[in-house]
Amino acid sequence: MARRIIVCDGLASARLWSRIGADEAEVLTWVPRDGESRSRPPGFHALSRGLCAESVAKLAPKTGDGFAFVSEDPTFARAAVSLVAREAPNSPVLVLSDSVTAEDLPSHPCLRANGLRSLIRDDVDEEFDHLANLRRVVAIRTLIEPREKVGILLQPDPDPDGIAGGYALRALIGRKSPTAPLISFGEVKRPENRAMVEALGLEIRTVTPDELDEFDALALVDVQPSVFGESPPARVLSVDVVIDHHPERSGYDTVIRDIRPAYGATATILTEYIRAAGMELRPRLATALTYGIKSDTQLLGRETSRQDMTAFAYLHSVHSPALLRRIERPALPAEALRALGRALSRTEITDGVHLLVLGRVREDVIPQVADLGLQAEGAEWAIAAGIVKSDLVFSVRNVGYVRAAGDVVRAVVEGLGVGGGHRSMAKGIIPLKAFRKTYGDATRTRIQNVLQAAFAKAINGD
Ligand SMILES: [Mn+2]
Repeated sequence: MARRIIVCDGLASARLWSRIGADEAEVLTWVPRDGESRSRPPGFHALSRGLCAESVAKLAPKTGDGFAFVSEDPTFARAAVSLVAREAPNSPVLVLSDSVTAEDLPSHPCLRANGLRSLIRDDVDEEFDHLANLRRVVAIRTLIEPREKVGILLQPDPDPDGIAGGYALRALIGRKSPTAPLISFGEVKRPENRAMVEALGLEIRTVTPDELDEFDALALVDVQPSVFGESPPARVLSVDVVIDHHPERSGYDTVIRDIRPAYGATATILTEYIRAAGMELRPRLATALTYGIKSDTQLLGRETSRQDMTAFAYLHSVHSPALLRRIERPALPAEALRALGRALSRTEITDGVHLLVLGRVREDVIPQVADLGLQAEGAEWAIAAGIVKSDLVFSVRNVGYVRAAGDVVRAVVEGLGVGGGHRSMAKGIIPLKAFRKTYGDATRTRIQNVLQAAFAKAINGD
């Protein structure tokens, strides 16, 4: 087994090392400083001649063995690196010192340097972060415990981050839906989000402001009261808990407020709560939180904080890939596949644009077809369009290094309908009435021609 040869400079560092607890594979040595030679740090043997070729020869480093030097004296650290480079040129070197950096040391092909104190500090700081989160959890639990019925209020048309956050808060306070329902002033509208609610087996109740009277406590997740219009219902201006990552707003009272605008998702805050509280994380909840973070940070893209990445990694080992797939890729009905088959039979990629017109179709099929369309060879843009009720709805995807999809869709729908989105995904809706008024009958061929021309124009930026 490869050995770690630890060389501590002086008694203090040797004692600190023995307190950390030495690994089985570690050979513990130390170099006494003046007046320290009578001390015997437990488990250590002294290099009585100090740092010299003889001491290294005695240690007989073999291939794979590495050295670690623990010292706050730059002269010692530099001498140690030079010595190993000369006497055991194949051994890697770790310098644990808060007083030198790798640049201050002689060059060595296999060297790392880090401060022992800063390593411990980082862990201590992290523990204090967990403790601050635990303090929030305890405060929330203490506040909510005596209340019979708690409303977990999400924004109208709740999004995955809010849904996951609300679900997590309910688990944290140890409640189920009868005494802590997820509520909202507006139903979940987006088909992707409905697919999430269904796959997770959740229920989100739409309530009127008057119905808030039945709750003994209100907890707002991923939202603050000022979002509920110009003059929000009085009941939501004085609440119990607000957990959010949107910019801090004023004009309301809450007993507990945890607002972290630097975070990419509220689901990240709740993940930190769960972790700090040492709560068992179930795959279903981990999957919901994973999807919440993914969706609010656009797949850990821009506006993702270090905390979002850490939370995502923490959730990743527990989440259910199968359940996540079901949320992200809802099942396609046979009818939609036939519509897709007809559209694919006429596939053409013109100037990098792949347009698939589906005809009348279930709304959640459209974004999935757009994803598929982008896989076509030569496609930089994929557009899937279909008729849903009395609207022409289309989803747009691109490869990311071209013009922002949101901008392109806004240009396409200008004066006709609504649309928007992000860098690489966007959605547009044009009422058929408006389409007909401008272009005539909404036949498949006409939709194809109109969209092809409109996108070509918008993508090229005029
Ligand atoms: Mn959010």
